[in-house]
Amino acid sequence: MHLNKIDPEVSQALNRELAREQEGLEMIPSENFVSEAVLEALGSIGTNKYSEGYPGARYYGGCEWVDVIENLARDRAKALFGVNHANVQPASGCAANIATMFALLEPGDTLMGMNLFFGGHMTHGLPVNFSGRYYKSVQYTSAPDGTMDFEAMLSLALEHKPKLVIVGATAYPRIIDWQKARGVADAVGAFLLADVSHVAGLIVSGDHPSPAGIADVITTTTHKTLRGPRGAMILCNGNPSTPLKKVDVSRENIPTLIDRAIIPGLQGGPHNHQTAAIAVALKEAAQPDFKEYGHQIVKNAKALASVLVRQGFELVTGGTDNHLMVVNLTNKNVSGKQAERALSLAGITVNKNTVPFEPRTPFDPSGIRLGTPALTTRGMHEAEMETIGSWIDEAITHASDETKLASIKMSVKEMTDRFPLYPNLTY
Ligand code: DSN
Repeated sequence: MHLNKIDPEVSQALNRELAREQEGLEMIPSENFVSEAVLEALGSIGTNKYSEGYPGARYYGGCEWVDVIENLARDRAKALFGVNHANVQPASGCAANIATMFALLEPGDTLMGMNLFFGGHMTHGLPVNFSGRYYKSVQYTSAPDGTMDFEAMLSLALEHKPKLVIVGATAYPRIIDWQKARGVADAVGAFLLADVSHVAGLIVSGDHPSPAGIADVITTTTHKTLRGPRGAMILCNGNPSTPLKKVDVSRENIPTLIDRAIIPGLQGGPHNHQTAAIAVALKEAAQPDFKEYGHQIVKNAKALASVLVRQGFELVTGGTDNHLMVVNLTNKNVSGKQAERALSLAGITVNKNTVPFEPRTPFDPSGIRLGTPALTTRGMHEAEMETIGSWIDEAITHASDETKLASIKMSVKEMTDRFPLYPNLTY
């Protein structure tokens, strides 16, 4: 134990964060709890090493062991997702998406993606994001019921002829039909990028269809349903990568184009401690019990959704097929921001979120987004979802009653004590 002696302030903040994670109900659907093995790899001496380049083609000496680590991560990613090339170096999902654009587009080319406020992502062409400033961005929205509207996407694509179509979401509770997405891209000869960051773990468990073999490029973060460290991967098929050579932009050359976009295009030295932790998480995700984990995430989400619907909550699209739900609180006379605060005081962490055709602002929207990946990691099942659903109802109904919220928080702590998290950890 060194940290608390060297830096008691950081140590104390980490211990408080640990207690927050242990004692509360973590329901932000993009968050999860990694295993102690992943934590160990992430906190390893991999952080000490520079290794620009790729295994066998580095710009620095002394890379023999980080080559082993990166090859393990790449091979496990390829096997798990059924592709022949994996780049495991993107520092985050944003970097993975930006690298894909840098690989396939020229500045000023047209791309098409789902508007953030309908459940897409900043890097899918939001005007204030790099993707919307350096490319001509066409943004599609959902249908009035909140579901993906492939016919409208097709019309927009035919009108604007994007070179890249991005399909994937951060706040979409339904299954994505990759064949329909492919149809839209093919109608205009575009590349298709499937951003599966939210559902990657459900793809591994078979609870969401995979875009492998359908999309040209798949990007994913590694820390959401996949339950790895913060990080990302770019997955694709094509000719073996020749990262030291310049190649033409074509489907066959995508592996090389992606590798060259990451380095020398956008990033420097890979985060080898992060790569090691990704390798460990991918090994864990390949175990049979990970399939059970994915199935239970969805069962829990469906159970929670039905409790909320029973209590009069309005769910975008009416329910969920995956790990998350978006709740429109308009009929509850509470804003997303007020609900986020009330739930937080009750020990339940969610995030405020826009709903399709949002009448309010993104800083104080009409909804909240919540999900079950982290609760499922703790071992919770449908019975707990029933109780949690009723606490959510109580907290939102009594959003300004701090005594009531404090009493829910005590019940939350009693529940979380029964599902220990990192029992031996301290900083
Ligand atoms: N921040 C992520 C999420 O919460 O879904 C998206 O980048």
